[in-house]
Amino acid sequence: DNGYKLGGKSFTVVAINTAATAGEWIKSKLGTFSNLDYKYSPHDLVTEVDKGAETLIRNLISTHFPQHSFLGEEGVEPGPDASAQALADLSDSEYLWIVDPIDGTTNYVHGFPFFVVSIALAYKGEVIVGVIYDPSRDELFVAEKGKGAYVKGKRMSVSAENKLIDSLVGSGFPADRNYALPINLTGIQALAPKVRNIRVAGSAALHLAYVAAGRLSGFWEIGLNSWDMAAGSLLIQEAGGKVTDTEGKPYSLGVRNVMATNGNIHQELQEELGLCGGTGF
Ligand code: 2AM
Ligand code: CA
Ligand code: CA
Ligand code: CA
Repeated sequence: DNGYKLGGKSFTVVAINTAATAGEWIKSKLGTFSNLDYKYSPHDLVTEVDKGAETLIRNLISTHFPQHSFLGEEGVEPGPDASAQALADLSDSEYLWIVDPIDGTTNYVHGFPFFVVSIALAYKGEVIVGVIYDPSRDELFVAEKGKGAYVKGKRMSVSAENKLIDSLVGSGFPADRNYALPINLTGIQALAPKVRNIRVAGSAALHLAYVAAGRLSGFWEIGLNSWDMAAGSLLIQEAGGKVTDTEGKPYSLGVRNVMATNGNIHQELQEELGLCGGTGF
């Protein structure tokens, strides 16, 4: 327990309360926001709710842990490599909160109810707490390093499929239309006949939570940022799954092309992505 507390305050409790508070606020604003901006392309949207939720989260966390560092999607310069420079600048931080205030902004804008709050805490570069909250279904996913992963208080474990053909996998249509999208489409085209089916719900973090919960056998996507994956990566590891990049290197905060599975189908998924050129370059 002491590993996850500072001055008697539990990191996990703060992460949970913050995610729940922000998620309820986001839900209350559904359909009410007025400003829709493009960040660096018409596929890359941001609303005042993304920014407001990030400010709310940042303030709540800094009230409890003013000495901790903070990396949030809306606090850095937009672009396809948005998190890389920010991570480099923050590499000295002992405790670093990594936050996506709304993962699934396009869904949020359209009222398609697949968007989440993702909050992770890394200690010296390793994620030790991960929380994902889905306000549409009131599902809170939480993991602490070494202590398992839970959804609504119930222990999660990854699914048991051990062949791709028996697997339901998730992926994405990345907002970066120049680099990430074509590679990811190559993978989707190659994988579609080899798996039971593919789901693309538009929230990488939600897909990762679903891999941890055993609702998806695996997930991959090219060109993600640290805040999309940090919380989900711990959920999956603590639920008995495996998270690497698409070439099989172990997960770290700098990973952009992620592959996350129940473990059993990891090798087969990696081979298929490699064969079609869907791993990136
Ligand atoms: P977001 O909703 O937080 O922006 C969908 O494929 C996934 O891609 C979502 O998790 C979405 O997160 C993310 N995404 C959106 N814009 C992106 C961008 N410009 N670069 C990388 N990922 C992006
Ligand atoms: Ca975004
Ligand atoms: Ca995101
Ligand atoms: Ca976001």
